This record gives sequence, C-alpha cells and structure tokens, in this order.
Amino acid sequence: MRPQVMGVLNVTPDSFSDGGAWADVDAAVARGRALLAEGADVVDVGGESTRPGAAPVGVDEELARVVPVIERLAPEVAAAGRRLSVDTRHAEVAAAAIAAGASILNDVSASLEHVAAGAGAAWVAMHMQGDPRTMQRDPRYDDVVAEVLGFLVEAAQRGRDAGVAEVWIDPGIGFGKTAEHNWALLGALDRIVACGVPVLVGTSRKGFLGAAMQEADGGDDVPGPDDRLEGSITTAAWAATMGAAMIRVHDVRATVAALDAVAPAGAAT
Ligand code: PMM
Repeated sequence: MRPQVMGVLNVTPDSFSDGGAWADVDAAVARGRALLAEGADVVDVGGESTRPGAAPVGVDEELARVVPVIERLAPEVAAAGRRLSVDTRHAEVAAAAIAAGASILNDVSASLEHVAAGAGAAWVAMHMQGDPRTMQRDPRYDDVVAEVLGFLVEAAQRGRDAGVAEVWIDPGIGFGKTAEHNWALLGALDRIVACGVPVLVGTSRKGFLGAAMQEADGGDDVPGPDDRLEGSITTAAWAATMGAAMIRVHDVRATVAALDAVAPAGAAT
C-alpha cells in the first residue's frame, strides 16, 4: 500500500506556489473536485498563506475563505470515501471548518490539540521554528533531527493527553529550516517514522527543491514553484520509501502515479 496523498487547496491570494488561482469559492470548489478526480485521499483547504514572509490574515477573512469551500465539498468528499482537512493556526477557523465537514485539523502551529479533541477530529502537529513572517531569517539548530523529533514526540503525547484519537506528526519541511535542515530531516525520516506516530510530509514545490534542481542542471535561474515537479515527485517517493503515511502535494495525479509505481519498494507496504 502506498501512503495517502493529501492534495493542496489554497484559497489564498498569496500562497507561494498557487496563490490567487483558486481565490473565489467556485474556482476553489472546482479545484477541490479536480484534486479528488486526480486521486487525492485528503483535500487540504487553507485560507492563510504560510509562505515565508507572508502577512497574517484576519480570522474573519480566513473563515470567509475556507468555510464555504468546505461546506460545498463535504458531501462529495464523504460520498467518495475521502476526507477534508483544514490548514489553519486559528482555533476559531479550525472549529468552524470541522463543523462544516473537515475531519482533519492540519495545525502548522501544533497548538490546537484541544480544538481537535473537542470536535472529534484528527490532529496533525507540524514542527515550525518561529512564525511564517520571520521563520526563514537564519534558522538555527544544534541538531535539527533530534530537536524536531523531540518536539514531535512531545506534541503527539500532548495530543493523546488532550484526547485526540488520531494524531499525526509532520517535520514541517521549509518552516524555519535551511535547505540543509530540510535534507537532514528527509534523510532521517525513518527515525521520525520509528516513533510510531503516522508521519505526514510536505515537500511539494518548496524552495529547497528549486535550489537543488538548479544546482543539478547548472542553469542560471532557480526553477519557479510550477517547475519543481521532478523534485517534488522524487522527494515524495523518497518519503514513501522511508515510511511516511501521508504526502502533501500540489500535483496529485503525477504523485499518485509515482507512488503507485514505487509502492512495492516502500516501507509503507
Ligand atoms: N506546507 C505548507 C502549508 N501547510 N501543512 C503541513 N502539515 N505540512 C507542510 O509541509 C505544509 C503545510 C506550505 O505549502 P503551501 O503554501 O504550498 O500550501
């Protein structure tokens, strides 16, 4: 069996890779349907960009972006036996999104376990150093793998203590991390998987892949987010082989095909 694939649906004017494309409700719902048709197991709806340097969004604005999209997608997602998640740092948005039909709280702040527990939702605890506005200004660790792993083990315990029945952990690739930190975490994913909590990983279209792809082909320009498919797919397949249970991606069809192709080699089989 391959890992589950979480398709990204950013209902934001400013996400780094697909900002603006799905900013109105009809377009976002259509994009959500397309992600399902491409084979997404989970559609992850986000209304606040967490790209480095992004300005925070008001809660009312975030609610207005995500709740109508979740409400409209919920019946068809349920009928297809798939799930909706909400990508938010705000308790009010999380609660409203779960009430509207999301069953996973994708919490990049790793602080909303009580909201997930109270609403009976799954909880993803992601590691981030700092906050999105400042996190890429010189992130530092003594031992990035040990520190992130320690944080995730502790977060998972907090989730269980709060009463969350389904806890996930995520090393937060690109969230307060240099390229070296990201590669170190990907290289040690099996250690994170070994702690026994299901692991979600998101590398899709991220900047460190652009840098690596530029280095590999010796070109003058860093490939933009839309031109990072090879890096995205390769790292998704790597994460699968290391035992990740869910991969968060923009390019669902290609990732599903790649993961199906490597599934026999994966630790998740
Ligand atoms: N990455 C982004 C947003 N949300 N959530 C989790 N759990 N893990 C991630 O790696 C992650 C996330 C940033 O990417 P985007 O702006 O393209 O959504």
